[in-house]
Amino acid sequence: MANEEHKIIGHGSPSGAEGQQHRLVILGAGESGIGAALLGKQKGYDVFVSDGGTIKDKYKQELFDNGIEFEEGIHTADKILDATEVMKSPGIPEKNEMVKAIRTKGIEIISEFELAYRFKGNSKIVGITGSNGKSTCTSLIYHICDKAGLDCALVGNIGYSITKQMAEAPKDLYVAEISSFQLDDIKTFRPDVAVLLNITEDHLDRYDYKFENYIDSKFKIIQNQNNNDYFIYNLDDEVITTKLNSLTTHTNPLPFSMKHEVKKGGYIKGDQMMLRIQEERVSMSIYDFALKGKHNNYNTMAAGIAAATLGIRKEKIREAVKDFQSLEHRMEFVTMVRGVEFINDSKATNVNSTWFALESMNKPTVLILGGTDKGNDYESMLELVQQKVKAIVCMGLDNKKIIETFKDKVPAIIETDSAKKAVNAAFKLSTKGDVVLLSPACASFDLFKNYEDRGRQFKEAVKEL
Ligand code: UMA
Ligand code: ADP
Repeated sequence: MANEEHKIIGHGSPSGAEGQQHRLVILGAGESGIGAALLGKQKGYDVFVSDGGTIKDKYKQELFDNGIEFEEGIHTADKILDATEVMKSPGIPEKNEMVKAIRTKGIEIISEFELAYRFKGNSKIVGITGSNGKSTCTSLIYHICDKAGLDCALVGNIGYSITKQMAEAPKDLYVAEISSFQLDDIKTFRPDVAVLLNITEDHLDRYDYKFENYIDSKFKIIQNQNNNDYFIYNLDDEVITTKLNSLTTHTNPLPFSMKHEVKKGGYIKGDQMMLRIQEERVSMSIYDFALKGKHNNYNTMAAGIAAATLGIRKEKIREAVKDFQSLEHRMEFVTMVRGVEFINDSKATNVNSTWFALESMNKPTVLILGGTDKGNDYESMLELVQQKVKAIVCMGLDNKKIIETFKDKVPAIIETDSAKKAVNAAFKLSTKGDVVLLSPACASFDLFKNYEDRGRQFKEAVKEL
Protein backbone atom coordinates (compact mmCIF):
# COMPACT_ATOMS: atom_id res chain seq x y z
CA MET A 1 0.00 0.00 0.00
CA ALA A 2 1.38 3.42 -0.93
CA ASN A 3 2.18 5.72 1.95
CA GLU A 4 -0.16 8.47 0.79
CA GLU A 5 -3.06 6.01 0.67
CA HIS A 6 -2.18 4.81 4.12
CA LYS A 7 -2.15 8.33 5.44
CA ILE A 8 -5.65 9.09 4.20
CA ILE A 9 -7.29 5.78 5.05
CA GLY A 10 -5.63 5.29 8.39
CA HIS A 11 -5.62 8.72 9.88
CA GLY A 12 -7.34 11.35 7.76
CA SER A 13 -5.42 13.97 5.86
CA PRO A 14 -3.71 16.60 8.03
CA SER A 15 -6.68 18.93 7.70
CA GLY A 16 -9.00 15.93 8.05
CA ALA A 17 -11.93 14.75 5.93
CA GLU A 18 -14.25 15.90 8.68
CA GLY A 19 -12.55 19.29 8.74
CA GLN A 20 -10.76 18.43 11.97
CA GLN A 21 -7.00 18.72 12.09
CA HIS A 22 -5.10 15.53 12.91
CA ARG A 23 -3.90 16.05 16.48
CA LEU A 24 -0.59 14.32 17.05
CA VAL A 25 0.36 14.19 20.71
CA ILE A 26 3.94 13.30 21.48
CA LEU A 27 4.91 11.78 24.81
CA GLY A 28 8.51 12.51 25.72
CA ALA A 29 10.57 15.43 24.39
CA GLY A 30 13.94 13.76 23.91
CA GLU A 31 15.65 12.88 20.63
CA SER A 32 12.69 10.94 19.19
CA GLY A 33 9.97 13.26 20.50
CA ILE A 34 11.53 16.40 19.05
CA GLY A 35 12.11 14.69 15.69
CA ALA A 36 8.51 13.49 15.56
CA ALA A 37 7.24 16.95 16.50
CA LEU A 38 9.25 18.61 13.72
CA LEU A 39 8.12 16.10 11.09
CA GLY A 40 4.49 16.17 12.27
CA LYS A 41 4.40 19.95 12.21
CA GLN A 42 6.00 20.04 8.75
CA LYS A 43 3.35 17.64 7.43
CA GLY A 44 0.51 19.81 8.71
CA TYR A 45 -0.48 18.01 11.91
CA ASP A 46 -1.63 19.85 15.02
CA VAL A 47 1.27 18.86 17.30
CA PHE A 48 1.40 18.89 21.09
CA VAL A 49 4.43 17.66 23.03
CA SER A 50 4.17 16.48 26.64
CA ASP A 51 7.20 15.62 28.75
CA GLY A 52 6.80 14.26 32.27
CA GLY A 53 10.34 15.30 33.20
CA THR A 54 12.57 18.21 32.27
CA ILE A 55 13.16 19.01 28.62
CA LYS A 56 16.79 19.67 27.67
CA ASP A 57 17.45 23.29 26.68
CA LYS A 58 18.54 22.45 23.15
CA TYR A 59 15.27 20.56 22.54
CA LYS A 60 13.15 23.28 24.13
CA GLN A 61 14.74 25.81 21.83
CA GLU A 62 13.74 23.71 18.80
CA LEU A 63 10.15 23.62 20.01
CA PHE A 64 10.12 27.42 20.49
CA ASP A 65 11.78 28.02 17.11
CA ASN A 66 9.16 25.94 15.36
CA GLY A 67 6.16 27.27 17.25
CA ILE A 68 5.28 23.86 18.71
CA GLU A 69 3.12 23.81 21.86
CA PHE A 70 4.52 21.78 24.75
CA GLU A 71 4.42 21.10 28.48
CA GLU A 72 7.05 19.69 30.85
CA GLY A 73 7.07 18.24 34.35
CA ILE A 74 3.59 16.80 33.83
CA HIS A 75 1.45 14.79 31.44
CA THR A 76 -1.92 16.68 31.43
CA ALA A 77 -4.78 14.32 30.62
CA ASP A 78 -7.02 17.00 29.03
CA LYS A 79 -4.32 17.94 26.57
CA ILE A 80 -3.39 14.38 25.70
CA LEU A 81 -6.59 12.38 25.63
CA ASP A 82 -8.10 14.39 22.77
CA ALA A 83 -5.34 13.19 20.43
CA THR A 84 -6.04 11.59 17.06
CA GLU A 85 -2.96 9.50 17.78
CA VAL A 86 -0.04 9.48 20.18
CA MET A 87 3.64 9.01 19.37
CA LYS A 88 5.20 7.47 22.49
CA SER A 89 8.94 7.89 22.96
CA PRO A 90 10.70 4.53 23.22
CA GLY A 91 11.99 5.05 26.75
CA ILE A 92 8.48 5.41 28.22
CA PRO A 93 7.20 2.06 29.53
CA GLU A 94 3.66 0.67 29.28
CA LYS A 95 3.28 0.91 33.05
CA ASN A 96 3.31 4.73 32.80
CA GLU A 97 -0.12 5.95 34.03
CA MET A 98 -0.69 8.23 31.05
CA VAL A 99 0.13 5.43 28.61
CA LYS A 100 -2.43 3.24 30.40
CA ALA A 101 -5.04 6.02 30.13
CA ILE A 102 -4.36 6.46 26.41
CA ARG A 103 -4.74 2.71 25.82
CA THR A 104 -7.94 2.59 27.87
CA LYS A 105 -9.44 5.39 25.77
CA GLY A 106 -8.55 3.44 22.61
CA ILE A 107 -6.32 6.14 21.12
CA GLU A 108 -3.77 4.62 18.75
CA ILE A 109 -0.18 4.73 19.98
CA ILE A 110 2.51 4.68 17.32
CA SER A 111 6.28 4.52 17.49
CA GLU A 112 8.57 7.07 15.90
CA PHE A 113 9.44 4.61 13.13
CA GLU A 114 5.77 4.28 12.19
CA LEU A 115 5.53 8.05 11.78
CA ALA A 116 8.76 8.11 9.76
CA TYR A 117 7.51 5.33 7.50
CA ARG A 118 4.35 7.29 6.68
CA PHE A 119 6.43 10.11 5.18
CA LYS A 120 9.41 8.30 3.71
CA GLY A 121 8.26 8.74 0.10
CA ASN A 122 10.40 6.71 -2.30
CA SER A 123 13.36 6.40 0.02
CA LYS A 124 14.57 3.06 1.32
CA ILE A 125 15.14 1.90 4.88
CA VAL A 126 17.64 -0.66 6.09
CA GLY A 127 16.66 -1.57 9.67
CA ILE A 128 19.10 -3.33 11.97
CA THR A 129 18.04 -4.97 15.21
CA GLY A 130 19.33 -7.60 17.64
CA SER A 131 20.42 -7.78 21.26
CA ASN A 132 24.08 -7.04 20.59
CA GLY A 133 26.08 -5.52 17.76
CA LYS A 134 23.38 -3.18 16.43
CA SER A 135 25.43 0.02 16.57
CA THR A 136 28.50 -1.68 15.13
CA CYS A 137 26.65 -3.31 12.25
CA THR A 138 24.57 -0.19 11.53
CA SER A 139 27.68 2.00 11.42
CA LEU A 140 29.44 -0.44 9.12
CA ILE A 141 26.49 -0.60 6.71
CA TYR A 142 26.35 3.19 6.73
CA HIS A 143 30.08 3.39 6.09
CA ILE A 144 29.85 1.03 3.09
CA CYS A 145 26.86 2.92 1.64
CA ASP A 146 28.44 6.32 2.21
CA LYS A 147 31.72 5.25 0.65
CA ALA A 148 29.85 3.83 -2.34
CA GLY A 149 28.36 7.30 -2.89
CA LEU A 150 24.75 6.60 -1.84
CA ASP A 151 22.69 9.52 -0.51
CA CYS A 152 22.22 8.10 2.98
CA ALA A 153 21.86 8.90 6.70
CA LEU A 154 22.75 7.03 9.91
CA VAL A 155 19.71 7.15 12.21
CA GLY A 156 17.73 5.50 15.01
CA ASN A 157 18.72 4.02 18.32
CA ILE A 158 22.34 4.91 17.61
CA GLY A 159 21.41 8.43 18.72
CA TYR A 160 19.89 10.36 15.79
CA SER A 161 16.17 10.58 15.30
CA ILE A 162 14.95 9.28 11.92
CA THR A 163 11.99 11.69 11.87
CA LYS A 164 14.28 14.64 12.52
CA GLN A 165 16.49 13.55 9.66
CA MET A 166 13.44 13.29 7.39
CA ALA A 167 12.18 16.71 8.42
CA GLU A 168 15.51 18.47 8.04
CA ALA A 169 17.45 16.62 5.34
CA PRO A 170 15.57 13.78 3.65
CA LYS A 171 17.75 11.12 2.04
CA ASP A 172 17.38 8.32 -0.50
CA LEU A 173 18.40 5.77 2.12
CA TYR A 174 18.13 5.57 5.91
CA VAL A 175 20.42 3.12 7.68
CA ALA A 176 18.57 2.70 10.95
CA GLU A 177 19.49 1.00 14.21
CA ILE A 178 16.17 -0.12 15.70
CA SER A 179 15.64 -1.19 19.30
CA SER A 180 12.85 -3.47 20.45
CA PHE A 181 11.18 -0.44 22.09
CA GLN A 182 11.09 1.28 18.71
CA LEU A 183 9.47 -1.77 17.10
CA ASP A 184 6.82 -2.17 19.77
CA ASP A 185 4.26 0.25 18.35
CA ILE A 186 4.81 -0.10 14.63
CA LYS A 187 1.73 -0.86 12.50
CA THR A 188 2.74 -0.66 8.83
CA PHE A 189 6.47 0.07 9.14
CA ARG A 190 8.34 -2.08 6.65
CA PRO A 191 12.08 -1.88 6.12
CA ASP A 192 13.24 -2.76 2.61
CA VAL A 193 16.12 -4.64 4.21
CA ALA A 194 15.87 -6.03 7.75
CA VAL A 195 18.86 -7.33 9.70
CA LEU A 196 18.43 -9.48 12.83
CA LEU A 197 21.83 -10.10 14.42
CA ASN A 198 21.01 -12.23 17.47
CA ILE A 199 18.54 -12.51 20.33
CA THR A 200 19.58 -12.98 23.95
CA GLU A 201 17.75 -11.96 27.10
CA ASP A 202 17.73 -8.20 27.62
CA HIS A 203 15.28 -5.48 28.72
CA LEU A 204 12.96 -8.11 30.20
CA ASP A 205 11.59 -5.58 32.69
CA ARG A 206 9.77 -4.02 29.72
CA TYR A 207 8.39 -7.37 28.52
CA ASP A 208 6.64 -8.73 31.63
CA TYR A 209 9.80 -10.75 32.30
CA LYS A 210 8.84 -13.04 29.40
CA PHE A 211 11.62 -13.77 26.92
CA GLU A 212 8.97 -14.76 24.36
CA ASN A 213 7.55 -11.21 24.38
CA TYR A 214 10.99 -9.74 23.74
CA ILE A 215 11.53 -12.22 20.88
CA ASP A 216 8.16 -11.24 19.37
CA SER A 217 9.14 -7.61 19.57
CA LYS A 218 12.38 -8.21 17.66
CA PHE A 219 10.52 -10.17 14.97
CA LYS A 220 8.23 -7.20 14.29
CA ILE A 221 11.01 -6.00 12.03
CA ILE A 222 9.75 -8.45 9.35
CA GLN A 223 6.01 -8.49 10.10
CA ASN A 224 5.11 -6.28 7.10
CA GLN A 225 7.87 -7.35 4.72
CA ASN A 226 6.93 -8.71 1.28
CA ASN A 227 8.67 -10.48 -1.57
CA ASN A 228 10.48 -7.33 -2.69
CA ASP A 229 12.24 -7.12 0.68
CA TYR A 230 15.18 -8.90 2.28
CA PHE A 231 15.58 -10.47 5.69
CA ILE A 232 19.20 -10.95 6.74
CA TYR A 233 19.46 -13.10 9.86
CA ASN A 234 21.84 -15.18 11.93
CA LEU A 235 21.34 -18.84 11.08
CA ASP A 236 23.56 -19.90 14.02
CA ASP A 237 21.22 -18.29 16.55
CA GLU A 238 18.81 -20.93 17.77
CA VAL A 239 16.38 -18.45 19.26
CA ILE A 240 16.03 -16.86 15.83
CA THR A 241 15.74 -20.10 13.83
CA THR A 242 13.25 -21.63 16.27
CA LYS A 243 11.00 -18.59 16.07
CA LEU A 244 11.36 -18.37 12.31
CA ASN A 245 10.24 -21.99 11.92
CA SER A 246 6.98 -21.11 13.65
CA LEU A 247 6.21 -18.14 11.36
CA THR A 248 4.92 -17.66 7.83
CA THR A 249 6.97 -14.93 6.20
CA HIS A 250 6.72 -13.21 2.82
CA THR A 251 10.22 -11.82 2.59
CA ASN A 252 13.44 -13.02 0.92
CA PRO A 253 15.52 -14.76 3.55
CA LEU A 254 19.29 -14.21 3.44
CA PRO A 255 20.84 -16.12 6.35
CA PHE A 256 24.45 -15.80 7.47
CA SER A 257 26.41 -18.47 9.30
CA MET A 258 29.78 -19.63 10.55
CA LYS A 259 28.58 -23.24 10.71
CA HIS A 260 26.78 -23.89 7.42
CA GLU A 261 27.50 -23.09 3.80
CA VAL A 262 24.39 -21.32 2.60
CA LYS A 263 23.28 -21.02 -1.03
CA LYS A 264 21.97 -17.49 -0.52
CA GLY A 265 23.28 -15.08 2.10
CA GLY A 266 26.75 -15.44 3.56
CA TYR A 267 29.04 -17.78 5.41
CA ILE A 268 32.56 -18.06 6.76
CA LYS A 269 34.54 -21.22 6.15
CA GLY A 270 38.05 -21.35 7.55
CA ASP A 271 39.31 -17.82 7.14
CA GLN A 272 37.21 -16.98 4.08
CA MET A 273 33.93 -15.12 3.97
CA MET A 274 31.67 -15.82 1.01
CA LEU A 275 28.59 -13.73 0.21
CA ARG A 276 26.02 -14.86 -2.36
CA ILE A 277 23.30 -12.38 -3.19
CA GLN A 278 21.51 -12.86 -6.51
CA GLU A 279 24.28 -12.88 -9.13
CA GLU A 280 26.80 -11.16 -6.87
CA ARG A 281 29.59 -13.20 -5.26
CA VAL A 282 31.90 -11.57 -2.74
CA SER A 283 34.79 -13.48 -1.24
CA MET A 284 37.18 -12.01 1.28
CA SER A 285 39.65 -13.11 3.95
CA ILE A 286 38.44 -12.42 7.48
CA TYR A 287 41.97 -11.19 8.25
CA ASP A 288 41.20 -8.19 6.04
CA PHE A 289 38.18 -7.17 8.13
CA ALA A 290 38.76 -3.95 10.04
CA LEU A 291 36.60 -5.34 12.86
CA LYS A 292 38.19 -8.22 14.76
CA GLY A 293 36.69 -11.06 16.78
CA LYS A 294 34.05 -13.69 16.14
CA HIS A 295 31.12 -11.42 16.99
CA ASN A 296 32.43 -8.86 14.52
CA ASN A 297 32.69 -11.53 11.83
CA TYR A 298 28.94 -11.90 12.17
CA ASN A 299 28.44 -8.13 12.09
CA THR A 300 30.66 -7.82 9.01
CA MET A 301 28.88 -10.62 7.16
CA ALA A 302 25.47 -9.09 7.88
CA ALA A 303 26.69 -5.66 6.75
CA GLY A 304 28.22 -7.05 3.56
CA ILE A 305 25.00 -8.84 2.64
CA ALA A 306 22.91 -5.73 3.33
CA ALA A 307 25.21 -3.67 1.12
CA ALA A 308 25.00 -6.22 -1.70
CA THR A 309 21.18 -6.16 -1.63
CA LEU A 310 21.43 -2.40 -2.26
CA GLY A 311 23.39 -3.07 -5.44
CA ILE A 312 26.77 -2.01 -4.06
CA ARG A 313 29.55 -3.76 -5.97
CA LYS A 314 31.94 -6.17 -4.33
CA GLU A 315 35.04 -3.99 -4.78
CA LYS A 316 33.35 -1.20 -2.82
CA ILE A 317 32.19 -3.59 -0.11
CA ARG A 318 35.67 -5.04 0.30
CA GLU A 319 37.30 -1.62 0.47
CA ALA A 320 34.84 -0.30 3.09
CA VAL A 321 34.98 -3.44 5.25
CA LYS A 322 38.78 -3.05 5.32
CA ASP A 323 39.01 0.61 6.28
CA PHE A 324 36.09 0.94 8.74
CA GLN A 325 37.11 2.61 12.00
CA SER A 326 35.63 0.76 14.97
CA LEU A 327 33.33 2.63 17.34
CA GLU A 328 34.34 4.14 20.66
CA HIS A 329 33.70 1.87 23.70
CA ARG A 330 33.28 -1.32 21.61
CA MET A 331 36.46 -3.39 21.71
CA GLU A 332 38.32 -0.13 21.29
CA PHE A 333 42.11 -0.39 21.42
CA VAL A 334 43.25 2.28 23.91
CA THR A 335 47.01 1.98 24.07
CA MET A 336 49.97 -0.21 25.10
CA VAL A 337 51.65 0.54 28.44
CA ARG A 338 54.93 -1.29 28.99
CA GLY A 339 53.82 -4.20 26.83
CA VAL A 340 50.30 -4.41 28.32
CA GLU A 341 47.44 -3.79 25.90
CA PHE A 342 44.34 -1.92 27.12
CA ILE A 343 40.94 -2.47 25.50
CA ASN A 344 37.81 -0.45 26.23
CA ASP A 345 34.63 -2.50 25.74
CA SER A 346 32.50 -0.43 28.12
CA LYS A 347 29.45 -0.91 25.86
CA ALA A 348 29.41 -4.59 26.90
CA THR A 349 26.53 -4.21 29.34
CA ASN A 350 25.34 -7.80 29.32
CA VAL A 351 26.90 -11.25 29.75
CA ASN A 352 26.56 -12.20 26.10
CA SER A 353 28.59 -9.26 24.81
CA THR A 354 31.33 -9.90 27.39
CA TRP A 355 31.35 -13.55 26.32
CA PHE A 356 32.15 -12.50 22.74
CA ALA A 357 34.79 -10.03 23.92
CA LEU A 358 36.55 -12.76 25.92
CA GLU A 359 36.17 -15.25 23.09
CA SER A 360 38.22 -12.95 20.85
CA MET A 361 41.10 -12.58 23.35
CA ASN A 362 44.31 -14.38 22.41
CA LYS A 363 46.54 -13.12 25.25
CA PRO A 364 46.32 -13.70 29.02
CA THR A 365 43.58 -11.35 30.16
CA VAL A 366 42.94 -9.22 33.22
CA LEU A 367 39.19 -8.65 33.08
CA ILE A 368 37.50 -5.62 34.60
CA LEU A 369 33.96 -6.71 35.37
CA GLY A 370 30.95 -5.39 37.27
CA GLY A 371 28.53 -2.52 37.78
CA THR A 372 24.75 -2.58 38.02
CA ASP A 373 23.60 -6.17 37.74
CA LYS A 374 20.63 -6.68 35.40
CA GLY A 375 19.88 -10.17 36.69
CA ASN A 376 23.08 -11.60 35.20
CA ASP A 377 23.74 -15.31 34.93
CA TYR A 378 27.52 -15.72 34.63
CA GLU A 379 27.37 -19.50 34.10
CA SER A 380 27.97 -19.22 30.33
CA MET A 381 31.21 -17.30 30.91
CA LEU A 382 32.83 -19.80 33.29
CA GLU A 383 34.66 -21.90 30.72
CA LEU A 384 36.11 -18.92 28.84
CA VAL A 385 37.13 -17.23 32.09
CA GLN A 386 38.99 -20.36 33.17
CA GLN A 387 40.77 -20.58 29.82
CA LYS A 388 41.71 -16.94 29.34
CA VAL A 389 41.46 -14.84 32.48
CA LYS A 390 44.40 -14.53 34.90
CA ALA A 391 42.65 -12.05 37.19
CA ILE A 392 39.31 -10.34 37.66
CA VAL A 393 39.09 -6.78 38.88
CA CYS A 394 35.57 -6.00 40.10
CA MET A 395 34.50 -2.43 39.48
CA GLY A 396 31.17 -1.84 41.16
CA LEU A 397 29.36 -1.00 44.37
CA ASP A 398 28.06 -4.51 44.88
CA ASN A 399 30.44 -7.25 43.69
CA LYS A 400 29.12 -10.18 45.77
CA LYS A 401 27.70 -12.17 42.86
CA ILE A 402 30.85 -11.88 40.75
CA ILE A 403 33.07 -12.88 43.66
CA GLU A 404 30.82 -15.84 44.54
CA THR A 405 30.79 -17.06 40.92
CA PHE A 406 34.46 -16.68 40.06
CA LYS A 407 36.42 -16.91 43.34
CA ASP A 408 37.58 -20.50 42.75
CA LYS A 409 37.89 -20.14 39.02
CA VAL A 410 40.59 -17.47 38.64
CA PRO A 411 43.98 -17.06 40.35
CA ALA A 412 43.14 -13.54 41.59
CA ILE A 413 40.03 -11.49 42.16
CA ILE A 414 39.92 -8.06 43.75
CA GLU A 415 37.37 -5.34 44.41
CA THR A 416 37.55 -1.68 43.40
CA ASP A 417 35.01 1.12 43.24
CA SER A 418 36.31 3.56 40.63
CA ALA A 419 37.82 3.47 37.14
CA LYS A 420 41.12 4.81 38.43
CA LYS A 421 41.44 2.17 41.15
CA ALA A 422 40.39 -0.57 38.73
CA VAL A 423 42.95 0.44 36.12
CA ASN A 424 45.76 0.70 38.69
CA ALA A 425 44.89 -2.70 40.14
CA ALA A 426 44.61 -4.32 36.70
CA PHE A 427 47.96 -2.89 35.66
CA LYS A 428 49.62 -4.26 38.82
CA LEU A 429 48.18 -7.70 38.11
CA SER A 430 49.40 -7.77 34.51
CA THR A 431 52.77 -8.37 32.90
CA LYS A 432 54.20 -7.72 29.45
CA GLY A 433 52.18 -9.57 26.82
CA ASP A 434 48.89 -9.42 28.75
CA VAL A 435 45.75 -7.55 27.91
CA VAL A 436 43.57 -5.53 30.30
CA LEU A 437 40.00 -5.75 29.07
CA LEU A 438 37.20 -3.53 30.37
CA SER A 439 34.11 -5.55 29.40
CA PRO A 440 31.85 -5.22 32.45
CA ALA A 441 28.77 -7.34 31.53
CA CYS A 442 26.79 -4.87 33.64
CA ALA A 443 25.17 -1.47 33.32
CA SER A 444 27.23 1.47 34.57
CA PHE A 445 24.77 3.46 36.68
CA ASP A 446 26.19 2.56 40.12
CA LEU A 447 29.42 4.48 39.58
CA PHE A 448 29.07 6.35 36.28
CA LYS A 449 26.61 8.49 34.32
CA ASN A 450 26.45 5.97 31.49
CA TYR A 451 28.63 3.52 29.57
CA GLU A 452 30.31 6.38 27.66
CA ASP A 453 31.33 8.04 30.92
CA ARG A 454 32.66 4.68 32.20
CA GLY A 455 34.68 4.16 28.99
CA ARG A 456 36.10 7.68 29.05
CA GLN A 457 37.11 7.48 32.73
CA PHE A 458 38.78 4.13 31.97
CA LYS A 459 40.76 5.63 29.09
CA GLU A 460 41.78 8.67 31.16
CA ALA A 461 43.01 6.41 33.96
CA VAL A 462 45.01 4.33 31.45
CA LYS A 463 46.63 7.46 30.03
CA GLU A 464 47.69 8.48 33.57
CA LEU A 465 49.59 5.23 34.19
N1 UMA B 1 9.74 11.00 29.69
C1 UMA B 1 8.40 11.35 29.83
N2 UMA B 1 7.59 10.52 30.57
C2 UMA B 1 8.05 9.39 31.15
C3 UMA B 1 9.41 9.02 30.99
C4 UMA B 1 10.23 9.86 30.23
O1 UMA B 1 7.96 12.37 29.32
O2 UMA B 1 7.27 8.69 31.79
C5 UMA B 1 10.62 11.89 28.91
C6 UMA B 1 11.93 12.25 29.59
O3 UMA B 1 11.77 13.30 30.51
C7 UMA B 1 12.79 12.65 28.39
C8 UMA B 1 12.20 11.86 27.23
O4 UMA B 1 11.00 11.26 27.72
O5 UMA B 1 12.75 14.04 28.11
C9 UMA B 1 13.18 10.81 26.80
O6 UMA B 1 12.61 9.90 25.90
P1 UMA B 1 13.34 8.50 25.63
O7 UMA B 1 13.79 7.91 26.91
O8 UMA B 1 12.46 7.69 24.77
O9 UMA B 1 14.69 8.92 24.88
P2 UMA B 1 15.02 9.70 23.53
O10 UMA B 1 15.85 10.87 23.88
O11 UMA B 1 13.83 9.94 22.70
O12 UMA B 1 16.00 8.64 22.86
C10 UMA B 1 15.46 7.49 22.21
C11 UMA B 1 16.27 6.27 22.61
N3 UMA B 1 16.19 6.06 24.06
C12 UMA B 1 15.60 4.99 24.59
O13 UMA B 1 15.08 4.12 23.93
C13 UMA B 1 15.62 4.88 26.08
C14 UMA B 1 17.71 6.44 22.19
O14 UMA B 1 18.41 5.23 22.43
C15 UMA B 1 17.78 6.74 20.70
O15 UMA B 1 19.11 7.02 20.34
C16 UMA B 1 16.88 7.92 20.35
O16 UMA B 1 15.55 7.68 20.81
C17 UMA B 1 16.81 8.18 18.84
O17 UMA B 1 16.22 7.10 18.15
C18 UMA B 1 19.25 5.22 23.59
C19 UMA B 1 19.08 3.93 24.39
O18 UMA B 1 19.54 3.87 25.51
C20 UMA B 1 20.71 5.35 23.16
N4 UMA B 1 18.44 2.90 23.84
C21 UMA B 1 18.24 1.62 24.52
C22 UMA B 1 19.45 0.70 24.32
O19 UMA B 1 20.19 0.89 23.35
O20 UMA B 1 19.59 -0.25 25.13
C23 UMA B 1 17.00 0.92 23.99
P1 ADP C 1 24.27 -2.63 20.55
O1 ADP C 1 24.10 -1.39 19.74
O2 ADP C 1 23.34 -3.73 20.11
O3 ADP C 1 24.26 -2.43 22.02
P2 ADP C 1 27.15 -2.51 19.97
O4 ADP C 1 27.54 -2.60 18.54
O5 ADP C 1 27.16 -1.19 20.60
O6 ADP C 1 25.71 -3.22 20.17
O7 ADP C 1 28.06 -3.51 20.80
C1 ADP C 1 27.82 -3.69 22.18
C2 ADP C 1 28.71 -4.76 22.75
O8 ADP C 1 28.29 -6.02 22.26
C3 ADP C 1 30.16 -4.57 22.36
O9 ADP C 1 30.84 -4.30 23.54
C4 ADP C 1 30.61 -5.85 21.72
O10 ADP C 1 31.68 -6.44 22.40
C5 ADP C 1 29.40 -6.79 21.78
N1 ADP C 1 28.99 -7.26 20.44
C6 ADP C 1 29.10 -6.59 19.27
N2 ADP C 1 28.60 -7.33 18.26
C7 ADP C 1 28.13 -8.48 18.79
C8 ADP C 1 27.49 -9.64 18.25
N3 ADP C 1 27.21 -9.75 16.95
N4 ADP C 1 27.18 -10.63 19.12
C9 ADP C 1 27.44 -10.52 20.44
N5 ADP C 1 28.06 -9.47 21.00
C10 ADP C 1 28.40 -8.45 20.19
